[in-house]
Amino acid sequence: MTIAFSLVTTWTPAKDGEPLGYGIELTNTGDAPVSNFQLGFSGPARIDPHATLENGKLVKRLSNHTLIAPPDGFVLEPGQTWKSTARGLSYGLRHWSDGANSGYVALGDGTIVTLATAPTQAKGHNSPLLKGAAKFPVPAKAPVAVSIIPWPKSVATTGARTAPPGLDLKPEGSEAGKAAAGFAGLVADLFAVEGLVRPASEAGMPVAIRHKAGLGAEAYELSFAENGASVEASTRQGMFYGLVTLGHILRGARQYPQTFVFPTGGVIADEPGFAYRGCHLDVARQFYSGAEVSRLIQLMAWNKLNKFHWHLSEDEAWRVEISAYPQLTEIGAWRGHGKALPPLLGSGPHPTGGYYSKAVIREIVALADSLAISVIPEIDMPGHFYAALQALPELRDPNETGEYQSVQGFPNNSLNPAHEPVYAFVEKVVDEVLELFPAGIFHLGADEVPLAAWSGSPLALDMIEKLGGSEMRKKHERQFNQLGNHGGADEIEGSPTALIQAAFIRRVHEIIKKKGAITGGWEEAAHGDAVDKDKAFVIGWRNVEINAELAERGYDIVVSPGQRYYLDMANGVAWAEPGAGWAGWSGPQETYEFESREGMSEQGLKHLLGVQACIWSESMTDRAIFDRLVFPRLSAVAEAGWTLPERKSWNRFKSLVGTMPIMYGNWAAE
Ligand code: TNX
Repeated sequence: MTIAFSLVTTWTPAKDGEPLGYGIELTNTGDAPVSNFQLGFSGPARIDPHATLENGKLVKRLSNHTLIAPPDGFVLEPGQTWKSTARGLSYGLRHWSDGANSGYVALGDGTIVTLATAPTQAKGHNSPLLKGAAKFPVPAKAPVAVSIIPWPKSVATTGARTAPPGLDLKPEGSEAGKAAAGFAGLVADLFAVEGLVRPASEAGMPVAIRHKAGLGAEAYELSFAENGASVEASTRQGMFYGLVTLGHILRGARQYPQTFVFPTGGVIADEPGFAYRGCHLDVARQFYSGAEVSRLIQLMAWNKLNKFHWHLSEDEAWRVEISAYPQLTEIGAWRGHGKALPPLLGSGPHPTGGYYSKAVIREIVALADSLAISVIPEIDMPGHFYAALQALPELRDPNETGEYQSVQGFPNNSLNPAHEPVYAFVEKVVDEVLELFPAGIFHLGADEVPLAAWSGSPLALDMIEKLGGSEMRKKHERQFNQLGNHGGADEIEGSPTALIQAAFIRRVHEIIKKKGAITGGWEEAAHGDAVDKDKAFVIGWRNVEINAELAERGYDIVVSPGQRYYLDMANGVAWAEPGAGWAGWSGPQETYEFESREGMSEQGLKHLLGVQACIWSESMTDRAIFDRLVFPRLSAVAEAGWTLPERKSWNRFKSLVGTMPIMYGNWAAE
């Protein structure tokens, strides 16, 4: 007897009085009739709490995890399909990767059968689904003679020679030695068989690396001669960047000798426009192994990005080993059917997930340092805390009742500012995290706390009354059992929720300050002016305008508008493009051409630290989707962070970007 199934989901938008339909079609592909079963599935799309189900019943839903059952007594015969339709989703589907992408059947006897799950089919869309990075072929004639991304401040090279097969690095002094070692390790990993670094005996061209006083913190000068080059800088970082530029030129000239030259004279004098050039990775929605994180960091280095923002905790998982609270990773790092965290975002019924041990984190931080990258850990608080609260329920107010929901559909997911034990917990976590990350920055999150958070917590209501008076308390009591977050994230500024969130952030900020570290936060960390402006920075993300506003108010800011720099947003509007869509879509050109300085006053510009690409992982259910979403847009953000606006050129960028490596090697079909 074979028991097997396949699952197809379909999407029909609302039209002419007909409500939207999310169709779920389970086919019995085995050879025996099946009854008394439940179907579980997950993917970014969420069945709304108020949704109705036709020809089936909702057994359980938590965020995008859904468990449904056929009507009582139903028997699914071999070859037959059970069709059920959900009317009501938290948001309409826009792209093929939005729907369920994993499913399973739980039989009455407890057996779990995993299913083949086809991508969601949208009515009227038949074009092939896109995956893999879009190719940008290098043209026969490029607008510039040398291949470098991001484009330098000044390029005054002369001459052309046959590209040398490799570089024989000759560092002078210990800083130069470290820069050379970092570069050699980088190219050995990124371009294993190219032999970019090789000794003179293998025809390596000599490259002197030396100190030169008086250059900026990340500046370098790269000079060419007939048979040699030299890199000079005041810092190890500068020397490293000079070598990266030389590596780009060499690879371009070697692989595309018709298009690019290898110079024999002249100088490239370079330094970045912004001190903060970041890339963020959400490792909670999907887990990435230490090896994958290391490769992303290496790709960042090849793009001269210098801040890795590591988003380590979320509703969906907790990913960092904390010795004082082993439950966080024992329980919070794994999802599966029947576990404290259900299958989410396509993670399937069998336990999957993972976390970074302290040893792995130390290795990654050391690798990043050798590549001139500092690592900023984020523990997202007080919202987005569901996984940790599942692991440590004692962090909840024991007398809390009722339910509220986050924008991603997690119930009661926020750390309670009025529950005193929370602070001892946070202090311990901050301690252990800062011990692992020598950059001395702790990003505390602060995004997307639901408006109705803690409205059923007597402790929180008392705290609101104490801080804001009895009217505020009453206002918050009225939020009791309001699920909230309908049609987009709740706006909480000015609410009782924001009042006690600010008190929480202030206190955590004090803990971080006491340890001598800087606080990072999403833009909401600025609500209620909860952080000292000289000991904190915030990342603007909801829209473009917020950045100028925050800078104007005196906050050091990093610009990462969802509309342009969120690399989970699809590359185009088509259903065939994978990715998210709450902030619209952004092709490589739109992302490249976005200018973060625009609309900022002189005062505001002083607070503009730089830019950041954010890799949120809800849609990254497949590594070929990752490649399509992240490349080449990561390089577009990198160039916007390094190259001054007047020297940006989409035409040049698109001619050169085809030389850049990608993460997993999945390219789009021609
Ligand atoms: C908003 S950005 C979030 C994340 C999601 C992202 C998806 C931010 C601070 N919060 O939790 O992953 O949108 O685009």
